[in-house]
Amino acid sequence: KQAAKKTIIKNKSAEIVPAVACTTKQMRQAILDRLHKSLATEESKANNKAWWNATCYAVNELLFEKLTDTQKSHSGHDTRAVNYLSLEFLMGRLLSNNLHNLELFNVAQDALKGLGKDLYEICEEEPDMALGNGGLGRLAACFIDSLATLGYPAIGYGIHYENGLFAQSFQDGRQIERPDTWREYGNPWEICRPESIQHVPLYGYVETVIDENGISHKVWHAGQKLKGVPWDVPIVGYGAKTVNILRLWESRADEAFDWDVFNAGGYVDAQVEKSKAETISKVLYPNDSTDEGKELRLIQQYFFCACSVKDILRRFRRAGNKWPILAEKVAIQLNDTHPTIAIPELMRILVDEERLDWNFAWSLCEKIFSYTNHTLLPEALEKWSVALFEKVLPRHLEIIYEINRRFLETVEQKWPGDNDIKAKLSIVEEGSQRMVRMANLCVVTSHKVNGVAAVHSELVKTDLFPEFDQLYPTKLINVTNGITPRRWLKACNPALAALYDETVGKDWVVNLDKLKDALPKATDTVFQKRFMEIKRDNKVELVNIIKDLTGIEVSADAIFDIQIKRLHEYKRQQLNLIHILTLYRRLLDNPDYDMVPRVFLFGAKAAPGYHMAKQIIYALNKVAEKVNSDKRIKGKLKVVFLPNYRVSLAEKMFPAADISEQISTAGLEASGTGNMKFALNGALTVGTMDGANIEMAEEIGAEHMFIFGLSVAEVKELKTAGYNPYDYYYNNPELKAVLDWLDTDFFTPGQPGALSDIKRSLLEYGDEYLCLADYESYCKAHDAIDTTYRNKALWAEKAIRNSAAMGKFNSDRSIEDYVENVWHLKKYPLA
Ligand code: 475
Repeated sequence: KQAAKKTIIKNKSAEIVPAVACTTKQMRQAILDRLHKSLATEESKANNKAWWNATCYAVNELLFEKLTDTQKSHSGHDTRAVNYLSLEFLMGRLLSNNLHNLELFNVAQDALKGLGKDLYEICEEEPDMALGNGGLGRLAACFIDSLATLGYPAIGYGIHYENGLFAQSFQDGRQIERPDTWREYGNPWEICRPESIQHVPLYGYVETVIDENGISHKVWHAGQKLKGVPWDVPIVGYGAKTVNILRLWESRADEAFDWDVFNAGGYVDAQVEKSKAETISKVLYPNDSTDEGKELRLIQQYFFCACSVKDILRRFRRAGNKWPILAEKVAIQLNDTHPTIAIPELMRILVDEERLDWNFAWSLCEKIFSYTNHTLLPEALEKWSVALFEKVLPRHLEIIYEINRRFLETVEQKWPGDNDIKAKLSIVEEGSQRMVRMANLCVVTSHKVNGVAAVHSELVKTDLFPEFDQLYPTKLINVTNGITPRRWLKACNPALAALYDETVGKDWVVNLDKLKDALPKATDTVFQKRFMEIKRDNKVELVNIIKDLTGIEVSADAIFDIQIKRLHEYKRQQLNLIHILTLYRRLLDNPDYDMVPRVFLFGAKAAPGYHMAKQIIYALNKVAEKVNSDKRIKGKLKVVFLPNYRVSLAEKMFPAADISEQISTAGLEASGTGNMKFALNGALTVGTMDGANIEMAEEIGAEHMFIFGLSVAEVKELKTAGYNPYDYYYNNPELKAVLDWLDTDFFTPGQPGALSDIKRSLLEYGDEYLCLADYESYCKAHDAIDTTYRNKALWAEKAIRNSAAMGKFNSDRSIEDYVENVWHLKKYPLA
């Protein structure tokens, strides 16, 4: 496969002191040993999958030793650790990354070469570990990489989904979803730990019991029990001074609990119970922006939180510690509100089972928990009906009521007699359906609540939780997101990484600010040439991938303009679409229309139940078909929607991009992290003043980006004044023409109106995301892109400036911010 081939970087292993001692010869032998002794095959019979497995096992041999050493050191020092609770960890592939972090990539490459194999091709065999939807899950993956790299004791806790995010394909332009069977035939990176199984109760009823001293307490009698089986994935820090773990819980039936059913002759019934229990960790919910509200989702949340909290307490007790120092040893970070149920679960264990005083238990919880908010979209804010809670987690509901009762007393003290404020802040929402508001429970409990970029954190204070900010003036803070430079530069763009090694030294991998040292070279013609040659090589690689995946031929001389992220109306892929239609129309009107050839690339999954998102995919595919086969436009315009966008595909797209599309309606993209990956790899951003784009502009200089559209303040003004999309439609003939085009059957022959939904959403339904308001300014930004690209030296300078200015967006910096302001951890790297 040509597409898999990368420029082979000269083996510089002579100058590197690898993190783990292993020569090429030893690596080669280890791979062969695993092929023979673990996989029971031989060189002549082994396919690439077998070679991949053998290589992973060989890497594990080196890794496991470091893992054991890290665990010994952490328990020996009885370290304080952060427990990162997340329903999603979007890990992607691990082989290439683990080799880079062990500093053995070149060694493995040479070893395999000696065996007649290409490491890049072998890496392609690995299925992505797609246990996440998008930004939130990928952030968790970058964070655990950084925690290990920095030497902090940390555990990621999540769910061992049997099926990760669905695999996407297109049928006549429409998205088809298929299950993702990433571990159908086993996975070499995970270690099952039956010795650490946990048991989780569900349903049932609560009894008040009076003990021998006449004191009453609550006992929860479960109606069902689940068994949580932990699978550990080692997380290697760069340089291998720490190997932490990601612990993922798989649900099984609790045989001990179902014993009675068996004994009663219920052999078949017991089997049915078993498969019910196994459904809990069967599948990742594919929504990245709406609250699901399903019973199974609540049970997933409780299941993994209960397992994780018990696991945390088991480790605490094993060290011989006593409750008063719990908060000195344990920090728990809630990745959005999805793991909020860990709060009442910890209270339940401390109060009901350990019989601690409520106030004391509460003071521990306040110190232990902190919460990250990732979105302001109202439809994403989790609420659970009181009725559902009562059925599934009856004791937790009582505990939440008690937390709320005490909290409302504090509110009464601050705002005496103000019932409106009480209704607004209450953890329980009154109404025809009473609901538990998970975000309110998080804010009330946590000692710190953070947003993920400066503007977002400000909006969390002013728009989402203004009263909470008055009540707890130091609680709401900002921690700007970041990305790991190991995966998103060193591993995915080896040629650019090597250029930086040579230019600023190898230290940039852990100290991304070092890239700034390359800034003086931004105007150096020799450096510009090398930088842009690398970009071109990466584009050629992507050209081959596009051909392989879609059959479409594109030219590496065109501007590669890329939008890759989940499909959502607030991210405005439809704005990109109407701009593409604008260019197409200009070309049809005037075949000599002077533009630099442009390839518009998309990658995005739509939530299976999100109609409009799926329509936008359909429209983009239909427009692509028409544009790509239209000889009249002489190949000046191409549109490609790559199927099944995922981490491993992203790793090939970021390095090949000229333009990064970051075009959300201002105020709605909390941060974005793809924006950082593009810039780091030398793409220029066309973007709104939203999320982390704003901080990127501060670092890069807004003049080196293509900023357009309404600001957060202007969006608010326009909405208050009353926004009318027809004003723009009637005042801009080009806009009117492209929208009207969607009503014809030009793109869907014989099916007029097949794309009309999109037009309707932008006009009749009110254009909630202000696409039409930003259209003109967006088109102008694209005209500026065209003009700038013609000046090769200027473009190269800007590309270099973008890349070299990304130091702030290293996820190591984000983690240090959390450590300083939230977690207060110490480093314990191995010697
Ligand atoms: C933001 N996912 C990005 C990124 O902070 C930001 C919601 C509900 C259920 C399941 N998943 C979700 C998100 O809310 C999400 O991914 N948010 C994203 O978090 C990391 O960079 O702007 O949209």
